Amino acid sequence: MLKLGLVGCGSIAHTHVSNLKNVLRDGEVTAVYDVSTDAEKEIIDEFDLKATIYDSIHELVNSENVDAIMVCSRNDTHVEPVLEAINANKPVFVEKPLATTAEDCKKIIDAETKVGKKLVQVGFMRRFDPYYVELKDTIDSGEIGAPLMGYCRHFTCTPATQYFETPNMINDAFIHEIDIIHWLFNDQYESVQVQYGRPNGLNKLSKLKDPQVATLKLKNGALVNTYLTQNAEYGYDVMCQIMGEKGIAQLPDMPSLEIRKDGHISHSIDKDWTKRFVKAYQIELQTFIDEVSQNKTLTGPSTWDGYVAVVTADCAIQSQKDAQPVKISLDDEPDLYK
Ligand code: ISE
Repeated sequence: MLKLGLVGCGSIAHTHVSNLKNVLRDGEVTAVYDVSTDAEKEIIDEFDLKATIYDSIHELVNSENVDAIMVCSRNDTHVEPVLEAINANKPVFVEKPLATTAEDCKKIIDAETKVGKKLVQVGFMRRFDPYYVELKDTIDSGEIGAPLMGYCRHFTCTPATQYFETPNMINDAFIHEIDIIHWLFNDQYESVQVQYGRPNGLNKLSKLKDPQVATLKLKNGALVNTYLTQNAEYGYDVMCQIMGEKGIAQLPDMPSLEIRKDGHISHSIDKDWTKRFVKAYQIELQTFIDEVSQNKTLTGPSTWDGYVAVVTADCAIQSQKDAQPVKISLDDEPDLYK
């Protein structure tokens, strides 16, 4: 049984711990840390965890009671526990984003390359979603020919928080497409551009410009547009369509019962974003647990992928200011991640 130390006991931690308790095998939470004592107690009580509460991240990470770390704390607090884990030579699963600045990502790259072993998996769970995996396998098999263009939709009905502002459309939502598109296209980004559609009169958030269109250009010339809104009244809607030289491959609509009534054929669509990727969350954590337990090299999204996402998101946020394309420059990729 892999002993997991949990840093951060908020809502995404509840999702992961519920999976650990009810669905996954070979992993259990034995240690918790949160800045709020109430949050620590709440998660222990809710899931009846046999876990010790630690007073600091350092103590939790270095405890003999902990084999690997899960970081589910606020986005801007990831870097400390991830660096602590690397320094202790312990594997760490960290929720997305890896960090909030490129500088912090580079600190993590430096620490990990010094150890010379991949110790970090970033929580870009879409890479484990069975439909995205099928899309990737289809593109890689050559069935639709070389991928040329793409169209994605990332629509939510309610923003993650009431404080959602224009840049959050990128660093909270679009960051998933940033991660998934270079993975699907097997290429690197050249530039990113963000433009706005006609403002939605029903948008209640004064600091959010909505809707937005983000265009990713890859080095080989491929172009991918993503339509983004936090005001999709009708439901949570994630779509990805790739056009290749020979055909199109796209994610299916999520299955739901067909109703025929009053002259209509209809299917329902979930409004809650936490439901669409349930399987993906489970598979990503099970993969981490299995690879760590069996002493295998981690294969999930790496520190490098986390860095690419943060740099690209920063460039997209820069483009939000004047709607011009922004060129994306990355450091050289260390051999560890190739
Ligand atoms: C949320 O934080 C997520 O990670 C979801 O996957 C995403 O679809 C949603 O837009 C974000 O707010």
